[in-house]
Amino acid sequence: MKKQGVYNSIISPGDKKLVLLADPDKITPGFLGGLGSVLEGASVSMIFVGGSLVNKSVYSAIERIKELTSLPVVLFPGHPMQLAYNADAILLLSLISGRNPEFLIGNHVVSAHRLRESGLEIIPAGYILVGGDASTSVEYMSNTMPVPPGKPELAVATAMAGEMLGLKLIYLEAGSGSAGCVPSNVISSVRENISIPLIVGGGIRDANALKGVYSAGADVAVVGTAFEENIEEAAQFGKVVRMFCANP
Ligand code: 1GP
Repeated sequence: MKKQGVYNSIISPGDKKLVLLADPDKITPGFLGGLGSVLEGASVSMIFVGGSLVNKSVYSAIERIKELTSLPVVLFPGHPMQLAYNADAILLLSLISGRNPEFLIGNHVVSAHRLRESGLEIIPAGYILVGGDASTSVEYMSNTMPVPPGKPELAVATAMAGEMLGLKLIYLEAGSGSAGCVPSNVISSVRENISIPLIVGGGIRDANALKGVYSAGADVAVVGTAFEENIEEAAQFGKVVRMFCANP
């Protein structure tokens, strides 16, 4: 039987979810120490692990995270080398905003046998980069052009095509460390035109930004940099998540 626990928890109706993105290259003892005390208060419901370029072991990073928390750990891989069997699930990302065949299907073919062998829950995801901040890594590493932020209709058509292809969620990405989030009119336009869950990440630095992303229609928000750089602010995220909960 197919595993679906993580996906089912993403689609629980009415609630907004907060995901912490942990970059294995940045998992230091200090970072983990701070994180242990903030995960519950910030209402984090799962942890994504990965990045555009990861030099350290993803497997070891997951081991360390699992010593700290029983939250589900989901691979968010920038490359097939980031596949680690000790995660609970994987976002099988297809970079549908780009026209680089490796990120659309090539890497998936390379990984297919190992993915099946891994026993991981596999969540097919349409990954859409929304541009604006050329200083983030994802555009460079994927060798793709993002959707222009002032063209919501392009993001909408891309997301609709992803849903019609059978992808199980859409992920709008501004890029880690981006100066701003995905614009709210892009989020709301996509939300209105798809029926699968919508994840939004990149540039969510404070509680106000998180509120904006949820109000625009994101079901799940992903935050990395704020947890690395400003743990006190990140602790405030929980108030926003609970504000949007059907059953706080
Ligand atoms: C996940 O790229 C994001 O989608 C994480 O972005 O590091 O800017 O929070 P930040």
